[in-house]
Amino acid sequence: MTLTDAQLEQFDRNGFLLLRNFADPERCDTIRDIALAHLAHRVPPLETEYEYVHKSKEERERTSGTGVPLFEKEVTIRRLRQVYDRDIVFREWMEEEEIRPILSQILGDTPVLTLAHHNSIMTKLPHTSTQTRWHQDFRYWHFEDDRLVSVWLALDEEHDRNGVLEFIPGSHKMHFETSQFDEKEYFSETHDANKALIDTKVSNLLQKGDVVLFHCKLLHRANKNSTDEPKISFVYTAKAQSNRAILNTRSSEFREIVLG
Ligand SMILES: O=C(O)CCC(=O)C(=O)O
Repeated sequence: MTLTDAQLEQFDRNGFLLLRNFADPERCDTIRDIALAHLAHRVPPLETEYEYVHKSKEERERTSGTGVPLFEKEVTIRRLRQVYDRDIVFREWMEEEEIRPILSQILGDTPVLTLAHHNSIMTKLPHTSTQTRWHQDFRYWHFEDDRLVSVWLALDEEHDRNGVLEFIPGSHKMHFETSQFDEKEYFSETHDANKALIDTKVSNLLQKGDVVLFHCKLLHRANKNSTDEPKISFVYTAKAQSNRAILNTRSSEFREIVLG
């Protein structure tokens, strides 16, 4: 499967692209079931809500696993990390043949999985998970250039009440001043210059099997989950083969998988 010129142009202009019904519902159910089992048994490596919310920019860049002991029953898990090595079902989704030509088109090169960053099951647990504020993933990553795209798979319905992703179209191409971000590199919602831009945000209701591709510099955020059901999604990132991770940074700490 390949993208049409119109779809490619849409990704280039907006910084994201929605592919409806891309994954089989049965496959989504299998991924979800395994993810729920790993969550129930707290299979490491994990990131907790506490870490997700309280990490400084430096910690986000440098640390890779959970440093918080998971003794307390109430600990809210925010993501299952390093899913590529957790289960063949997860790995097969990340190595899916059908999406490779699409990633090649977007990246203009052979796609390569980077296991350092998005390589996760993202969970939004009812009520206890918080919102995610506006940010660009690239601000926490270290590569020679910005040819990186994330692949988000909805495993169930995603909407504004359970924390569907929201995007600011075109923000991946905009230049921002450092002062427009706070000390944790979140895009400030109180900065005057940001407010009008934030008003242009969009989001799409997602159904099981829908895939959203989004650029590593695209501003995005998500609500907390105000429903009674967990929202579980899969996200991984592919980079252009010629876009190298900067040595001695977290981005170069994990291996890469060429999707030839
Ligand atoms: O699910 C969320 O709250 C946000 C996820 C996100 O920002 C990301 O995957 O980069």
